[in-house]
Amino acid sequence: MIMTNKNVDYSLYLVTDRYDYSDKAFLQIITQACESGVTLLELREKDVTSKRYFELAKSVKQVTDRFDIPLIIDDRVDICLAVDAAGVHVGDNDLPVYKVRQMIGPNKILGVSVKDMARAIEAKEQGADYFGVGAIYPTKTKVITKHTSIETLKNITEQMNIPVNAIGGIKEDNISSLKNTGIAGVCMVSDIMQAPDVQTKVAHVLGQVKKIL
Ligand code: 3NM
Repeated sequence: MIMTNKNVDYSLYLVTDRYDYSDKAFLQIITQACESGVTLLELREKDVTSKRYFELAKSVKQVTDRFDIPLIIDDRVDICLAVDAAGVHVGDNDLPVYKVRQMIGPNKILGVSVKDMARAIEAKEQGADYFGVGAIYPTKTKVITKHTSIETLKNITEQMNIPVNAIGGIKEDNISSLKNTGIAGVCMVSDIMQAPDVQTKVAHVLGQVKKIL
């Protein structure tokens, strides 16, 4: 388990997708995931109004607070601040990292999507706390990304003194391929959010994660 100066346990980082779930079913999945051992949760919403994002973030935060799990908000600094989430995660098409750091202050967690070393260096200089590096494997989750090799992942963990999480197509049955990459954790969407039995899935995933960290 790698802890940063902000005391974050990245080992099992769940990124949400609501698919066609009702809000009730969505919150139930999140609750089950939190009680089964997810260590960090990112609410990731696209194409919703600010009002809806805010309401969802408030509901999700009630759950994560109950389990003392930090809540990260994807992309939206305003929503992060509005619900006093633990942090925000940004990608290439979001606000610049230095600007987000200015807006959220020194204490909130700032995650950045990284696909190569140049971006890693830039993001760290501008105030990132951790990287999400990927997509390591093909993904069916709606996202603009490109493949990032395990070799690049390893180079980034070796050269940058910052927690690095692998993302993109990470599933229970391929986590073992990330052994010896130096990652702080794995970020997963579909394998958990679409699991028929979320509690069992998280338990199995955690078992795999513990073998490689
Ligand atoms: N970001 P799944 S890949 C949200 O490469 C996200 O930065 C990525 O979903 C990146 O676990 C991705 O279902 C989706 O493959 C990951």
